[in-house]
Amino acid sequence: MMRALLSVSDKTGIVEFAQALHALNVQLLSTGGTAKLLADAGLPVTEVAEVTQFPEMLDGRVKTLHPKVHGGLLARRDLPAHMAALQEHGIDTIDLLVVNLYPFEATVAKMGCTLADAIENIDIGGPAMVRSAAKNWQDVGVITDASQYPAVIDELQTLGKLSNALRFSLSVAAFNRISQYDGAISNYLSSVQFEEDKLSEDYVPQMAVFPGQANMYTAKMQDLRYGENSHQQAAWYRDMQPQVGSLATGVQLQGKELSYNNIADADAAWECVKSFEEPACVIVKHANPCGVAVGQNPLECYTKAFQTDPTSAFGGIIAFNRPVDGAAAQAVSKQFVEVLMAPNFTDEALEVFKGKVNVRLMQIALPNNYGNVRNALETKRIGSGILMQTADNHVLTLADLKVVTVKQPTPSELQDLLFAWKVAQYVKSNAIVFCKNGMTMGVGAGQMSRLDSARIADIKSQAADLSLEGTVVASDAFFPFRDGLDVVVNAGATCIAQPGGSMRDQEVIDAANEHGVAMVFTGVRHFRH
Ligand code: 93A
Repeated sequence: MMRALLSVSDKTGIVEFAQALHALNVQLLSTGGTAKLLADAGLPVTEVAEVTQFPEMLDGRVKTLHPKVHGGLLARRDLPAHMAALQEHGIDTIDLLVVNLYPFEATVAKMGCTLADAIENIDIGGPAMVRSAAKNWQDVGVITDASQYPAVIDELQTLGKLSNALRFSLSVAAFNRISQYDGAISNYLSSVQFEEDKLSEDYVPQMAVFPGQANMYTAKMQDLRYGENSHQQAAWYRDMQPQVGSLATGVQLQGKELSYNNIADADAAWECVKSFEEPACVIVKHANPCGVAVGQNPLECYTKAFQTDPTSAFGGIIAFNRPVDGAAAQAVSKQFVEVLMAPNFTDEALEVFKGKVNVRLMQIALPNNYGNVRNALETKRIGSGILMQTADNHVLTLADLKVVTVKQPTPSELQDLLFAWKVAQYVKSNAIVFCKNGMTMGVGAGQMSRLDSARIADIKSQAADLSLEGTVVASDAFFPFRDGLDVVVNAGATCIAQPGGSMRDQEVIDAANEHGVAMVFTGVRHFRH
């Protein structure tokens, strides 16, 4: 006869489940509250206290922590010595365990949860039994969630027992649940701002998440010397399973320890550069690309990218999507560079930087699938909460473009438009990006008005001695008025890409026609904050 131990806090569906077990001739053991419920439903049930010959004690803190329970769960049925030990000590096997834990997560999620209430909701005996049963999965089925009841009843009815596959998957689910549960406890306790002088039964602690302790992400990469500024604490965490090609998978080959800002900027540069299939170079300052170019080889890419804005490139973060060779390394080494990233470095390149011990070299494998593969989920911490979204990994193709002007873009303008659009995707809004021949010619970033971003892009190109004549422009969102368009066309642009969708689209299209330039609508927007 099979024996099942049922001990659940969330009693949803437990009576029906127990009735089904009873109908299958399964003997029912249970703890106080659960046992009462089953007995009230008319089911024959044996209290665990009767089995252990120990009353539940310490307000229920000790109910099932007993060899009669754990022996029955842990004994290997295939080992005669185990079975003999059970017999010697009068222990019966337990074949099915049904446990869901004290509602710790729900308790601490309540506003004004006291420390005492949180602590009392840390289940000890439940997880212990779950671990025993899950470890002994070959002989014991373990249910940790009501959603698993139907599959178990189904197999018991059809097979008369549980299959290996089901017992194994229940064991995996059980350990996942325990890990989640312990993670929640660790998160909560790590965040408590402990104040000894306030301790009492109704003490409600202040909660804070310290970067060095937060268990929000699964693995800490390293504590950082400080955050964005020296008075801020910081640490770097990564996902349990970082994606191939993500910054977290990189290896630092040389140089000083990465700082918080280095990492943030390196990520911006890397995400941008790996979105290009052709050889590319991206130079980032303060999270914005200040020079991006594609070309035949790393040297050409870098030379073009640097020309966009040599002033800003000083102290920049530079990323390549091709191995850095000696020639590119020589060129880069002439400027002050904080971090240099690439999928690889040739021996000549490494030689160039050997003397420059401060330059941080990062080697990161590219993802297998080139193109726009960005981290699946983006999070942003806001006041006592987190915003989450999927990454902006939209890829624009020529087929998406809708020409809205009399003037048609030339083939080379179309090529540059796609390039400019990709760059704009990685520039903080409002973004205005002038490009020509696979090179950024002026980048206006992060302004509160699109008009100012347009003006700044123009000013910066002049400062770099570049001519904007015959350039294309990407605008990450629509022009709300014609003034922004007037600025970029007067600066020299002959072809503009923008999402469209403004109330005043017609005003802007009319302006483009008036200027005799080409304009395309992309239908997608790329805000980036
Ligand atoms: O207080 S405990 O940590 N100590 C125990 O020995 C124990 N045994 C079962 N919590 C324990 N449980 C938990 O009690 C179970 O995980 C379940 O959540 C709950 C069921 O109690 P009742 O049947 O009395 O409602």
